[in-house]
Amino acid sequence: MVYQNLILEHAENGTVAVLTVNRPKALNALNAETLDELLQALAHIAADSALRALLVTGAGDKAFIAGADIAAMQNMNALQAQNFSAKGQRVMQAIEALAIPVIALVNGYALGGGCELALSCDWIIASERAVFGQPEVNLGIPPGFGGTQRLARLVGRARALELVTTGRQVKAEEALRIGLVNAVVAAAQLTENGLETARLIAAKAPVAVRVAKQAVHRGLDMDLANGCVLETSLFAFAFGTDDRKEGMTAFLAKRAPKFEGH
Ligand code: DAK
Repeated sequence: MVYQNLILEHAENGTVAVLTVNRPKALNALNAETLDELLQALAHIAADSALRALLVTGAGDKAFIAGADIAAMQNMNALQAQNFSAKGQRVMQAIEALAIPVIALVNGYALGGGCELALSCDWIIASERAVFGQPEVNLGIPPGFGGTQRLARLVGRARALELVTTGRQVKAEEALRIGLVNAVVAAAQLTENGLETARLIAAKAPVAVRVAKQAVHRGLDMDLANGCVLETSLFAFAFGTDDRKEGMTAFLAKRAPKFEGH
């Protein structure tokens, strides 16, 4: 598949995909074509049973994604705006719905829709040059790709409210302090750090990884008691896999496990 605005590569013997938004001249801003391509690429990724982790990043050394494409939005009529919004929401949901862990590697500006896309990933690793923000209020709109919801769930109500009402930019160190990102690394180390994390995940039992992700995501929408019931069922499901037997047998035999994904 050839994309105009994306690069989809595979690493680690096809177990890790690296999806790069590639419009560096517009700081990787999301126009309708890029959103369409993201939907296609994400469908392709979802159907690839060999994949164990996805890394999402932006091309160039300046931006992850500087937001929705303001030039493209400027002259949209209401119907086009609605289509654009629906596409953007579908992209964020498609990322969140992937069974495998998804890590955003934020290498520069992650603003507006770019910050929202990073928030749809399971966690974020930032380079020391990363800058986050929801500056939509400067343009006369609130965040529209789930930013008010996912940011508040990640950093808490008061911090999210401050950021979405002031449009203030947050640099990497502050992002780490408020829990917006899991780690900050040197810019030159970002890809390798992401790949190293993906390698760690790819070496684990695939079904256990998938159900652990599902339990965290679904459980956060439930009260604790129901979340624990869900965890029990997913635990039982994973307990029935050959990989569970292999993991425990390998531990007792003092050798490395060889997981097959079933
Ligand atoms: N869209 C289009 N082009 C952009 C862009 C963007 N978001 N951000 C940057 N660019 C373009 C610039 O226009 C410039 O193009 P040329 O002039 O070279 O042709 C090029 O990228 C380089 O940018 P700058 O020259 O501005 O670079 P600087 O280093 O001076 O500044 C910056 C970098 C990131 C601080 C600045 O570019 C900036 O403030 N960019 C805008 C950031 C922003 O406001 N992002 C939020 C966009 S609004 C919706 C749902 C969701 C959304 C919309 C609707 N519905 C529910 C309907 C989402 C909205 C957003 O994300």
